Amino acid sequence: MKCRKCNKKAVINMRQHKLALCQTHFLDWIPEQVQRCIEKYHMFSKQERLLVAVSGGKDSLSLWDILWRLGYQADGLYIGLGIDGGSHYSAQSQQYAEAFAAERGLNLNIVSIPETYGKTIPKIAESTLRGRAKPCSVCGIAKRHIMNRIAREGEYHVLVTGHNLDDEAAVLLGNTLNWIPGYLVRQWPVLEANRPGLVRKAKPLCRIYEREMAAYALLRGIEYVYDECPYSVGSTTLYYKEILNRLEADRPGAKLNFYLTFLDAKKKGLFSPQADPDLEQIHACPTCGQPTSAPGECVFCRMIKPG
Ligand code: Q46
Ligand code: ZN
Ligand code: ZN
Repeated sequence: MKCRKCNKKAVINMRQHKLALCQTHFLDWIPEQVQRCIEKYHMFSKQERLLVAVSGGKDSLSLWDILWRLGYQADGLYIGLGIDGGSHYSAQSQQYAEAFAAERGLNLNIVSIPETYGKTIPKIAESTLRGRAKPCSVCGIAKRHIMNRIAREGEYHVLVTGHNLDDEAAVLLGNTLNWIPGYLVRQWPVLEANRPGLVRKAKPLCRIYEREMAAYALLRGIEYVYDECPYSVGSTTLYYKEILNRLEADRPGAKLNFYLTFLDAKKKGLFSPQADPDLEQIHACPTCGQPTSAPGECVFCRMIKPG
């Protein structure tokens, strides 16, 4: 397989784009795609100050790297959850985030939940959920709260997260299987700060496959924590990702198409009566009197016409 741009040996083949690229061109292509996404959804400008939520994983660190390469003013935020799980998950991921920032001379804000609030995430979950469920709901609330607080206190214009296409498509699948209107209405690459005290949020990786982000991190030599959070094992999100990957294997581009056609349908007003442009044009067919949206005679009458 050869690079589409220079004919050198390709390091990645992206079947959904019918595009194979060499290392150099792939490492240029990713930031170009991210820049396009930032502009397309009016996420932020180079004059604005960004706060990137970094977990120490491949997506958030790569995103920070890309924004830095593109010349954005991006600081990082690492939230220590106090999760050990046998792999020292929190301690390890913090080390990767700190090393990344130090190597590039970037500014990393660190908030340790146990140090600031006196309890680790599993401990908070134990007392609020009484050990009934995984700590993820508690963790999500805490992370959202702290991200918004630090963004406000530091006077950042935008909070940026490393959600990739696989994340967004999995969330969309979950919200669709359960028809959760509130979430479906809100899911978008950028969320405006439309309530007092809320900071604008953006997801510049939302059109990039997880597999490509892993390749980017590897080829850029970014060191990140390989272990997932121990509580993510067996999560529904992972299950949905697996299903989408099976679809993708048979039909390259299925995942991207699922997400992008959703965004497109929303832009056209999905969830509102205007969503169906055909609806307004419905009239009685002059020949048979049945309702039709075809201009003039209905499709059936035209089809059945002699000759
Ligand atoms: S929510 Fe749950 Fe994650 Fe928090 S407890 Fe771990 S798996 S880190 S994205
Ligand atoms: Zn090339
Ligand atoms: Zn509060």
